[in-house]
Amino acid sequence: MAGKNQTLGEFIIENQDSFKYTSGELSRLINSIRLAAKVVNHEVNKAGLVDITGAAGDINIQGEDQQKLDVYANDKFIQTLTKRNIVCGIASEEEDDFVAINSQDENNQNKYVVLIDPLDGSSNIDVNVSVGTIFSIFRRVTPAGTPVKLEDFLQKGSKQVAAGYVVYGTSTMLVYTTGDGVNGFTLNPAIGTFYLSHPNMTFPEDGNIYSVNEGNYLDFPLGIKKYIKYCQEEEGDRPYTSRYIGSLVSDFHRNMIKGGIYMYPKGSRNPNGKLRLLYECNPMAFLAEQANGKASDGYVRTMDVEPTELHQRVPFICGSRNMVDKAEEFMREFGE
Ligand code: P6P
Repeated sequence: MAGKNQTLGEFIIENQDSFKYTSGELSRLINSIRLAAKVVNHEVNKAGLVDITGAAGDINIQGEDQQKLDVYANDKFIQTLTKRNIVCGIASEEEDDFVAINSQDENNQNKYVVLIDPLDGSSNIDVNVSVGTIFSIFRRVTPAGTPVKLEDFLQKGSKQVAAGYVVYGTSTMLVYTTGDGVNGFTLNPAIGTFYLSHPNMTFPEDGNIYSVNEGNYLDFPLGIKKYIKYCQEEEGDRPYTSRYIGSLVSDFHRNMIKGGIYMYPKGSRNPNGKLRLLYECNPMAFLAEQANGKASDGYVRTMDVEPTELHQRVPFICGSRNMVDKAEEFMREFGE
C-alpha cells in the first residue's frame, strides 16, 4: 500500500511489478501522460491571460467548435506520446481518424494504443470552469511491427489495460487505474510534481447527488424521467441534490468522492446519447468499476458494448453502485 505524499514516479515504480504485463512500457506510457498533463495544465491555468481561449475557428468530427485549447491539448498529447516512442497508435476526439505512430516499422515493437479526449468540457474554458483530459489504453491486437489497424482501437472496454483522467480544477489531479484500484495524484505546481493524495479511491455505494442536464428532460426516455422524479421526491434521504457542471471529469470526480450518479441519456437530438464510447465512457467506466462503482447505458454494462466505430456515442449512466442499480430498475420498468 502506497504511503500518502509518495510521488507519482515512485508509485509507478513501486507498483510496476503488480501489473500483469511485463516491461516498464506501460509505466513509461503513464509517465508520458504525466508530462503532457503538466504542459497542458500550464496553458489551461493561464488561458484567461493569453489569447488561447475561444474557438480555434475549426469544427471537429463531432461537428463541435474546436476551442483553441482543445487543439493545443490534442497536439501536446500526440506530440509527447509520439516523441517518447511508446505507442503504435493514437485515437482522439479531435482527430477524424486514428494516428499511426511508426507502426509499419518492423522494429516498432510498441504494443499499446491510446484513445484520448484531450480536453473534455472545453466549452467551459472561457468561463473558467474545470475541464479535463480522459485517456484509455489497450494492447494492440494486430502483430507488432505491422501497420496499426482500426481493430486495435475498436476493442471492448473490458480489454482496457489502463485508464484515467486529468482534472484541471482548483488543483490539478491525475487519477488512473491499471486494473488494481484507483489512485489520485495532486500536482504541486511549485515544483511540477504529482503526489499521491487520494490512495485507493472508491465510490460510496450510495449517494445523494444526481448529475444530468435537466434542460433535456422532456427529451429523455420515460425510465430516466421516472428516476429523476424519484431523486426529487420527499422520502428517506431524498430529495437528492442536483449538481451538473457540464464537464464529465469534474462531475465524475466529485461523485466518486462524495457519492452520486452521472447520466447522459439518449434523446431526439442525441439518439445514441452524446458521450463517446471509446474515449469518454469506457475509461470512466473502467475507473468506476475499479472504484466499486458501476457504469451502463441503462441496460448493458458499458465495458461490454462491442464498438463499431471510432467516434460512436452511447447513453451513459455511471456512479455509486446502488444509484445506478436504481436507475437501471426504472429503465427496465419504464424503458424508452
Ligand atoms: P451538455 C462536454 O462536452 C461533455 O462531453 C461532458 O464533459 C459533459 O458532461 C457533457 O458533454 C455536457 O453536455 O449537452 O449537457 O452541455
